[in-house]
Amino acid sequence: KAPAKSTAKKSSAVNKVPEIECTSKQMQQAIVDRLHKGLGTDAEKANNKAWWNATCHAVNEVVFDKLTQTQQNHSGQDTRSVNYLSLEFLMGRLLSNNLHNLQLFKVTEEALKALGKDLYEICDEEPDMALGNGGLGRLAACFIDSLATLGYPAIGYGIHYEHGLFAQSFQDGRQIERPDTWREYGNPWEICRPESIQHVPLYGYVETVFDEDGGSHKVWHAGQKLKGVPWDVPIVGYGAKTVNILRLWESRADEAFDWDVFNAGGYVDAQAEKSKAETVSKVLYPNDETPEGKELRLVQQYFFCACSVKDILRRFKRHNTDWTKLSDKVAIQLNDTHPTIAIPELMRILVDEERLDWDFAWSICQKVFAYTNHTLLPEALEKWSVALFEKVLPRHLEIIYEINRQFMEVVEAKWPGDDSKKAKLSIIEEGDDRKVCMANLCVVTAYKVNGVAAVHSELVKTDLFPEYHELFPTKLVNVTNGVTPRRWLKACNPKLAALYDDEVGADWVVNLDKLRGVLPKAKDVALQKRFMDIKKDNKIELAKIIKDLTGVEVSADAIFDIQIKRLHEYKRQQLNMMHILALYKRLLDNPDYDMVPRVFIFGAKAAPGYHMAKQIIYALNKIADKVNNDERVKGKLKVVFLPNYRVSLAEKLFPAADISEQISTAGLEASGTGNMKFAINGALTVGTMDGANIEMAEEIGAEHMFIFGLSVAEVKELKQQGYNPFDYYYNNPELKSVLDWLDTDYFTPGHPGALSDIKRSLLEGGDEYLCLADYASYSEAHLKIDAMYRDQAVWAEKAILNSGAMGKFNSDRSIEDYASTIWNLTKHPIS
Ligand code: 73E
Repeated sequence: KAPAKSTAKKSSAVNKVPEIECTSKQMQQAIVDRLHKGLGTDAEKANNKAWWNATCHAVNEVVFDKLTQTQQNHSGQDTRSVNYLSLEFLMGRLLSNNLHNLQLFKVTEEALKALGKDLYEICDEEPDMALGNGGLGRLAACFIDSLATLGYPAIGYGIHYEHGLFAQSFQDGRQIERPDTWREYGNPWEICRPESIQHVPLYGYVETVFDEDGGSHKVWHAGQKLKGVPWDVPIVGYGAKTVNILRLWESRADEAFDWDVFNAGGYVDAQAEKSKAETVSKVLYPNDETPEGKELRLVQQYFFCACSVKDILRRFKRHNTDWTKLSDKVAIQLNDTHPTIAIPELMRILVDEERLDWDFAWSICQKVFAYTNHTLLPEALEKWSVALFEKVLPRHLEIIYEINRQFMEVVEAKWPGDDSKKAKLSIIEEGDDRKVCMANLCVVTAYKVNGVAAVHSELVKTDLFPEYHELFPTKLVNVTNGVTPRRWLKACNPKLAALYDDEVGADWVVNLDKLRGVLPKAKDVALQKRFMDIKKDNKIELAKIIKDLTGVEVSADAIFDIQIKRLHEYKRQQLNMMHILALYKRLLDNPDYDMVPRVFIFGAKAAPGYHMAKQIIYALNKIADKVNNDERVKGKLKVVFLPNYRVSLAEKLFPAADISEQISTAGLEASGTGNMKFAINGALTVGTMDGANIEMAEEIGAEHMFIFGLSVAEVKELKQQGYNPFDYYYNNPELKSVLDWLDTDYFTPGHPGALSDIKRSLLEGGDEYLCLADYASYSEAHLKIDAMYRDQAVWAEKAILNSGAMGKFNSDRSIEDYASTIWNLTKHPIS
């Protein structure tokens, strides 16, 4: 049943939202008009891509109007705003979401139907805007949705990558990367703003200029200049009371630069210089949690921070001349350490260009910046070589040295004579190759530092930054992640959304706690039936997609057991793999082995240079080949690895999952957000006590999840005692036989040993992520899953209890937490 307008009207929250007046006829007219006047085609000739384009442009007529109203409102009132700086915004597709947020989805669906078109098919034409790697980038996308929905003045700043995250395909089971081409034929959602271009210096040297009054100041003579061209993507809040912007910077060569002097070589060399400038925003670095210390990456970071800081100051100066007011008007949130260079950049502008006194400038910076930490993995903490810094950003290095010098005095005052404390806390890491530690610079400067789930934020205090915590006892805080229910329930699972409209009222969309209304009814047979029928429908849809993408036939009666996330050893796809091999072995050893048919589904990209991650993909593909073509398993076991996992594919997977795999080594997944999307859509979690799984267990009740494995404390203890994976290998015959299987050529005929390095890393390699230690407990959890699924009433009850308890994990709640504890922001929706 479609969400009836009358239901929506019942709720006060939705009631306040003025509905945009638009009939199906008007929408038809607008779309056909765009086909004619915008694209020079007509309804007969147009292909689906053209229909998509025309529909987007028709929607933009409403969006741009609301955008102007919002900008005038914010600018007119000179509101305090948050500036969310992120190297990644994993937006996915925008049409379906914009339509839902404008409450024009139904009308557009009808309009297109009258024109002989299916809106869902049209939405599928849109290329994903994949300007991010994974959770961190998708979080930024959910956050800007929530900021707009809640009516907060906010702007997202990022890079307008020409190529987002690579497209993945498989060749003989191995990952192949191809460039992503999301903008090949233009992007209807973005507006170029040449009037707001910025100029960015790089390289060169620093001169000390002596002033007449006896003082001095620094002048940075750049060796190169880039031009930053802003592209604005409107971000429509639910109900369209606010349309904020995401401003993405594209790099170009700067004509203002003195090309005659710089390029004595002439026209051709000048063109080559131009291409060099344009490489800066060419491509997203594909490394999740493993930053690469490449010069181009540092240039990217500085380029977008410099453009953004200048843009922020330009807006500030429109209404203000008093620098003490900057921290009243501006909060800058650093999404991980990637935009840290914004800190010395703001210092540089205030001290060198605005000629403010150092202490005054520093006091401003300390009130403007806040920093979010997303990971404890040591390899993910960014450190830049001092030599590289000196070459690319000589003035910034000087500024960092001065910040550090003054900070070392603070450390000396707290711990007199303690050089080890100084070494630990210094922004500069000493050694043969001296490094700038970006996280330290962030913690020293920021007025708040937050982790992304309760357990993670505690570990930030106790393990990552204990001395900083002692020094600044109120600085480190927690804001648990969340996901937007607009995309991750309303748009991606329309049937379950309609059920919730009926059961709890349509305003769950802006108040996810309302889902609790179904908890008392979890045993209700009629509700269970409707819930499970929807799940079945979604599984049938997914089965078609699986067939399309891989050729593998799967039954919607099987348990759909899904692990989708970046491929990383700490996320332990290899543990899932070991258990699949064990099931396969049980089925081969005993053809009557009694198990509920199970489909294991994977989606994951590996960083192109991450060998072990690529090996795990290869192994899973090879295992899938064998298992899926082995008649002896009688269809009880299937394995599929879907190629090119991305946001738009995720939207088809979460609604169809029975089991959500959240199996990281405890203490290593800072939060996770896929865990939340699965549970909202009624999947049961098999997971460790890690990241946000812990808070999910608090909300849902651990007894309604399949919790297994070592806790954070137990992991620490085992590592302290000295962990030996061979103890587990020799004591568990099934585990041993599974690992030994990898040494044969069973899965890679003619190539024995092709999978041996996975086994090696789990044994001789020391099994850093404790897969063997957690294996038995994981395998047991899966037996419980099998047993429970046989009782569909119990399963349905649990699924409802999971979904209904997910109110907390809504990104609106995260944003309200940021707004009150960190940003001190006030709402300014269009009245
Ligand atoms: O646990 C996730 C978390 O849910 C964490 O691994 C991820 O951020 C998510 C959102 O908070 C994350 N990504 C990165 N670090 N943590 C990262 C690091 C370097 C480059 C790209 C991404």
